[in-house]
Amino acid sequence: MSLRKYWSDKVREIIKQKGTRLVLALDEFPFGDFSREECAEVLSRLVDYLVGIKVGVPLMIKYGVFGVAEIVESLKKNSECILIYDGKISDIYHVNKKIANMVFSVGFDLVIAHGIVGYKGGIEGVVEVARNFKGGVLILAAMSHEESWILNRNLMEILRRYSKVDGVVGFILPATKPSTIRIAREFLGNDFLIFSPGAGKQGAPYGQSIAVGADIEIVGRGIYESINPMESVVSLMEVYRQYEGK
Ligand code: BMP
Repeated sequence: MSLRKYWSDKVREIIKQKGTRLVLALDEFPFGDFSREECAEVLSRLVDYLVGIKVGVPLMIKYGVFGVAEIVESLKKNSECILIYDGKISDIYHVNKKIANMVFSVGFDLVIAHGIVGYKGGIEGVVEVARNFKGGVLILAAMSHEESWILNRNLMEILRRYSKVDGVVGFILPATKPSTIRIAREFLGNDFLIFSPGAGKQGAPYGQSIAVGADIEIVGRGIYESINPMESVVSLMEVYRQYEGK
């Protein structure tokens, strides 16, 4: 079975089982007014309502790769949950290999790499390591912020190039620019995963990315800055319920 099929089946199975489309972007820990212990406890309850957790550079700088692994690995014990490292990996081949080796070896399932860097001599390093670990690579193909057109005008080229690579299991596309998701889904068909950040604090309505073809919505501040993260996560399930079976 290809890695693409393995990971898309797995993610879609968790979506079905848990009835949600949510990946938490954990860019802050501890968060809100909670202590570290309280946060860990909140997360251990939230995880039943999440498809996965995405951890990026802010936490890696704060805790290092082993510290982060400890925080997220303990969550996997409670509930099946995809762990994503969002380093937006974007270096040359041999450096990318080192980064990917470190994060896959502490238990991450998927890693995010910057599509604009190019495959040969660049992201190839991430993909080779992913294949060794039976992990997957998500390619950042367009971004959500104001001046992202500098990257986003390369969308088709990025989709064309990386959709031919085994080990690439999906793409990151912005909820704030839903046309990029529509275009990508039409081009890619159903075999690839689409993860979409930008709902909530960045202005896109919750659920919109799913309506236009994404599998997963990535939400950070809308959850971890909320007074009651559990309530926020449960209320988002209501939003996603209307897309069941889609
Ligand atoms: P928030 O919901 O707090 O806006 O967080 C969005 C998350 O998605 C952040 O972790 C950010 O790094 C990520 N993200 C994004 O916002 N836009 C992109 O184009 C790509 C991202 O990975």
